[in-house]
Amino acid sequence: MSVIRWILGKLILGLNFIFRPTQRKLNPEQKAAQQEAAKGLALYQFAACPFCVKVRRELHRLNLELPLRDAKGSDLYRGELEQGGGRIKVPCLRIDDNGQTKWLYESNDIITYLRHRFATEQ
Ligand SMILES: N[C@@H](CCC(=O)N[C@@H](CS)C(=O)NCC(=O)O)C(=O)O
Repeated sequence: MSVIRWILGKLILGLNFIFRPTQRKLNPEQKAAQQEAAKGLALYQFAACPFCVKVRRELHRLNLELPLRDAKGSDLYRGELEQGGGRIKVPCLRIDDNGQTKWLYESNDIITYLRHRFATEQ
């Protein structure tokens, strides 16, 4: 079973690499402003999880770089996710804002949030 999961994971990563979505173009000022606005966001994820790949594709499309925290390979990030968000489920977007932390689960909700915050800027 774990071999099949491993093969599927590699397949997902390979297809994702081949069929990368078009990245929107930002000039250096726009990019810097966007990155500044994205401070406080971090994506907890697994490398080969299809729902995480979906969110990472949206990040690529938006030309937005977020810290990616591997909740499978890192005990630290796994612990943060479990303690902060309440469960080990990925993807999960951590939103630190004004001293408050929110944990947003569900790939579709994360994508909607990111589009709402970043797709209309510039
Ligand atoms: N509906 C969720 C599905 C997420 C999901 O099933 N993630 C898996 C990894 S691919 C997971 O975290 N499984 C662990 C668990 O559910 O406890 C989404 O779209 O984000």
